[in-house]
Formats: sequence, C-alpha cells, structure tokens
Amino acid sequence: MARKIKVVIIGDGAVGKTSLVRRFVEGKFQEDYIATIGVNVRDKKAWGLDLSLWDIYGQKSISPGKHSSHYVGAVAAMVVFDMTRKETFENLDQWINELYEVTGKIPLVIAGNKIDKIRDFEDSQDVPFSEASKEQFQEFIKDSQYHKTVYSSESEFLPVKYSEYKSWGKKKKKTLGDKISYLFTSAKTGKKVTKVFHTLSKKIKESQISFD
Ligand SMILES: Nc1nc2c(ncn2[C@@H]2O[C@H](COP(=O)(O)OP(=O)(O)OP(=O)(O)O)[C@@H](O)[C@H]2O)c(=O)[nH]1
Ligand SMILES: [Mg+2]
Repeated sequence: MARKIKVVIIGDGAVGKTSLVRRFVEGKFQEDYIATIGVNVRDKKAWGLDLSLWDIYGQKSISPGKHSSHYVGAVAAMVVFDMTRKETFENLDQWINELYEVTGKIPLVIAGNKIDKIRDFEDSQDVPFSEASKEQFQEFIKDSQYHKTVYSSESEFLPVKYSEYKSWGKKKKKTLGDKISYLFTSAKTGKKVTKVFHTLSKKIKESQISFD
C-alpha cells in the first residue's frame, strides 16, 4: 500500500476550499455556506496517488494563528482565493509565507475560484469586467441571489482583474519556477476543478522523483 500523501487546502474564509474538495471527491456543489471548523480530511485515490486532502478552516475569527499547526507533513498545497473579493487575493502571500515557515518550499497550485461569477457578470452586462466600473460590479453582486445566500453583511465585492492575477503569478514563478501554477476555477460549474487537482498531483510526482 502506497503511503498517504498529505495535501493542505488553505486560503481565506468562504473562498470555496470545501466546495472545491467536495466537487472533486463527490462531484457535487452546495450553495449554502457552512464555515469549516478545524479541519476536514478527505481521502481520495487519484492518478496513482493516495491523497489525503486537509481542508483547513479559513475564518481567522474561529481560531486565530492556529492554522499552521495543521501544516506539518504536507507535501503540497492548494491556495484558494475568491475572484469576487480582492482582499482574499491580497492575502495570498500571507498564506504562502505562513505555510512555507512550516513546510519549506513545497509545490503549490493557486485557484482563483468563483470564476463563474465573473463570467455571469460579463454575460449580463455584455462588457468585459476589466472595462466595467467598480460600482457596476458591486451593483451586480448585490442584486444577485449569490449575495443574499452567501453573505448577510455588506462584504466588499471588488473583483480581481485577470491581469493582476497573471502578473502576480508570473512574479511568483520567478522565485518558485515550476513549483507553482495558477488557474481559474469554479466549484459551482466544475470548471478546471479536476485540472487543479491533476496539476497538483503532477507536481507531487515530480517532487518525489527529485527526493529519491
Ligand atoms: N458561485 C460560486 N460560489 C461558490 C464557489 N465555490 C464556493 N462557492 C460558495 O461560496 C461559499 C463558501 O464556500 P466554502 O467552500 O464553504 O468556503 P471555504 O473556503 O471552505 O470557507 P471556510 O471553511 O470558512 O474557510 C458557499 O456558499 C459556496 O456555495 C464557486 O466556484 N462559485
Ligand atoms: Mg470550508
């Protein structure tokens, strides 16, 4: 029996970590938001690997500063942010730094999640959101069922521009090289969900070869 491979899934609260794992493991999506308390470990055999997916809570208010105790032994990570909330993108570096303090430079896949919301916006406004005003996007989110079901308070909905994400990714590649990949995903539609886990698995295999 091959040994279990620990992968951690990290990032701010409500970005879609649990949803991405659920989509990958069960092929399902749930609209309701139930914040993860502690860690939810799901096992999945894929691409010849025996993965142990550690889906870690993101809400800092639940247990501040305790995330890193769950990072020990992780060989790869998925770092998730929400394309509709810029602050979750701005926190990426903090998540990565905190992780690397415990694990060293393990392979990473970044998931810019909820890309479906950006596409919905573009379809309904008939304009690329890069050309839309901040107010236009915020009005759209506030009017959508999404805002009402997912967030009760007035959250700051400011989208992450594709170009910002790409230039951040390119910068990261300068120091991490092939250890990092960045993708756009949707746990809701399933877009790139298999791809994001497959990319991670390939990186794990490559890093294991280099350890042997
Ligand atoms: N439209 C859309 N909604 C999503 C997507 N992924 C997750 N959601 C919704 O966003 C909310 C938060 O998703 P979760 O998967 O619980 O987020 P999380 O990152 O696990 O949150 P914590 O456990 O608090 O850290 C839920 O209401 C999901 O239905 C997506 O790709 N698109
Ligand atoms: Mg969760």
